[in-house]
Amino acid sequence: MNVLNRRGVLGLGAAMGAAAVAAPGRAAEPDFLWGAATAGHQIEGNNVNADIWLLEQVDPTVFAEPSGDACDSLHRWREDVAIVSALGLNCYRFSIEWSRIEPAPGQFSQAYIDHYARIVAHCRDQGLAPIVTFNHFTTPRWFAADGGWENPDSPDLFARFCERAGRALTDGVSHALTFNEPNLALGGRWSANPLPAAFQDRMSASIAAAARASSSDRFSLLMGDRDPRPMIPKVVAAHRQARAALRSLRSDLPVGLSLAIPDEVAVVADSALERKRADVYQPFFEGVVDDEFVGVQTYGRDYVGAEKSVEPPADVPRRANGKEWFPAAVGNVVRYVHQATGKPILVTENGIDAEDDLERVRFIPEAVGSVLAARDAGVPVLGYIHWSLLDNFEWLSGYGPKYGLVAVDRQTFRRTPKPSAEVLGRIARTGRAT
Ligand code: IFM
Repeated sequence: MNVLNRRGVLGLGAAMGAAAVAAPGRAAEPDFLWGAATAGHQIEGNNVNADIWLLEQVDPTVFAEPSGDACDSLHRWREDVAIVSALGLNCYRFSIEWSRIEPAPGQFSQAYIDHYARIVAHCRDQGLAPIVTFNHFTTPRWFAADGGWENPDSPDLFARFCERAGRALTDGVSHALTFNEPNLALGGRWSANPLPAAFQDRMSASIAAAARASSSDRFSLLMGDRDPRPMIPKVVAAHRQARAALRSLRSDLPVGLSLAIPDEVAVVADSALERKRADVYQPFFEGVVDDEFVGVQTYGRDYVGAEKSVEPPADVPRRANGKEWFPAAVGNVVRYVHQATGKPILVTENGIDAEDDLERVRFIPEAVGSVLAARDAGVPVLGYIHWSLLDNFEWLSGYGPKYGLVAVDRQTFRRTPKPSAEVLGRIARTGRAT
């Protein structure tokens, strides 16, 4: 889901159950990663130094509601880890919040670095491989106020943050993701449903209000109101520099990034599909040439016409909310990205926003089945991580959409696993989708 403008390496392809191999002094990694994912801003609560927090607060805002306490995971992270472990999964993907770790330029919070290091260590204690995302959309307010990814210094600033945080984390981390879906804003430009002009105006007014509140004349974010294309080379450079910084700390750390990629279908002979791919993925495919893996995040299909994406055919199977029902999309994307990059693939997100969990109960086995079929056909697939562990703050849409395997009471923050969580846990324990 777009934030603003709409929305193994270890044991590569190994058979399930084969012995895990550990580097000396390091935890053994699972042969196939089965996990659930979260992101700091969406679950922690009160992420007050982040650019998105500010955009939720200003008037006008394009957010349905502010993130507030979110799922209070800043304090309840042990419960979250315990649930992942109790379900029988073997990895937990979460993100660290740059704006907590570096609340002012060059000032690092050892307390927050230690906080995230404790989560990594606790995952290991619970038998989980920690997969850490260093940037899941949010940046510090000061970074956005300084021009965000338009600032020529942005790659250095991001790499410096990764290096400082990485010092305490990299030893225990299983896989590191520098960025989450940095291609999303590019993808939005091809959408079948461009944002209405009134919405875009409101977004620009909101960003102008955030700039005033920050005494900045260049407040900027990747998924804001500007053309993202000039920012992409800096984001790709930031990825490369961050990877180098993390590798300088631990040379054998698997580093990648995750991309938002639907299963794309050309609907006319002269489809713009390849032009779209060149625009939305190619800059990142070039940026990951020296990565250990690519993270794939798939939420359905995209039909590409002669100029841009178009609506699905009228006769496709539909979900209760009218969206297409096609859980196997993720398997097709796994095959495409491996074919395009030659890299091992980790499914870092896949899921549905479903009020009725029975939809998710049906979705998971089909989606996982498509991934395992790709693996059995020879694609080196490192694992399947479901989005999301918790019902959480879904950016512009607030707390409306329900992507979670686990429901969260908005008053008490009590966590209640749904039947779909059991389904994923059973699949993880058996290694079979059926
Ligand atoms: O909630 C988001 C997540 O932050 C990034 N990928 C898509 C999810 C669902 O929209």
